[in-house]
Amino acid sequence: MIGPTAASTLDEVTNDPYALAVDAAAALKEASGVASFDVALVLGSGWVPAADAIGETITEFSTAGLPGFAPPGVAGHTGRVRAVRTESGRNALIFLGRTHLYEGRGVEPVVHGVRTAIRVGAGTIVLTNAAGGLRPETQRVGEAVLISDHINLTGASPITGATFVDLTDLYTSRLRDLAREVEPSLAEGVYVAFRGPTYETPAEVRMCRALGGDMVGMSTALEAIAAREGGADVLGVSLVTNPGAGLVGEPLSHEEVLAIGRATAARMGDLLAKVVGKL
Ligand code: 8IG
Repeated sequence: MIGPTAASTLDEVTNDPYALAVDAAAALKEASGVASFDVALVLGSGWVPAADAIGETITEFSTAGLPGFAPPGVAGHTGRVRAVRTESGRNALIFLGRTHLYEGRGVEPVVHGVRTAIRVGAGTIVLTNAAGGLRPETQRVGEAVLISDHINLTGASPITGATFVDLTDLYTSRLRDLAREVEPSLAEGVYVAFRGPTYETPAEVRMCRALGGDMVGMSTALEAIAAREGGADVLGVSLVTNPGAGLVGEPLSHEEVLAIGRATAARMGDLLAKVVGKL
């Protein structure tokens, strides 16, 4: 039987899904010595080597000591967070890795970084990922593509209850325009999000192409939704590291993804630094 104490604890949790982010935000301010951030970046697979270009490190530490953060579960995702001062004088919070839905810890840990970032002041969230390319006719491996929209096939949402959040301009068009001012050659595409951890079957890849998808991956969509729910603007960028399964060539390995990240780090770091400089 659930007693009155247990029930009231459960009520507290379900009534305020952000309580943990408020706690984490307080701990993060304390640990970083930075009272407020302007922007947060989530660096996905292949993007971590780009971090150094974004600005001068103020502090870097493990998220393990912060309330609500899951330990890292994937190579290339460090479980560390860095407070940075950019050349343009902005305070940037950089997550050097993320939690994925396929790790099986549920949706909350997936969006906890974004919710925490918003509660330390970040009004802009930059979400990066490595992704499969669904348009090998026009996409090159190692190319960055701006996310214009997504199709969420994870079957999950970070929002519970009758909160009908509008996602019309989820990946803020103003931020995409700004990214193209920095790098006019950037293409845009629709990101299809799966739960993973398998890559798609060739039939699923054909389905994604038929649905209007341009990239496919296992992250970003839920974080973008949580960011928008929290009132932040979102910029999403995919690093295309492989053609989707069955389109051409061989199946990919995670090690290759990380290698492509290392090979493109200077270019991607330069892109992120310039975009953040224009915010
Ligand atoms: I890197 O082809 C990377 N991540 N779902 N499919 C999915 N995720 C990916 C892929 C891919 N490549």
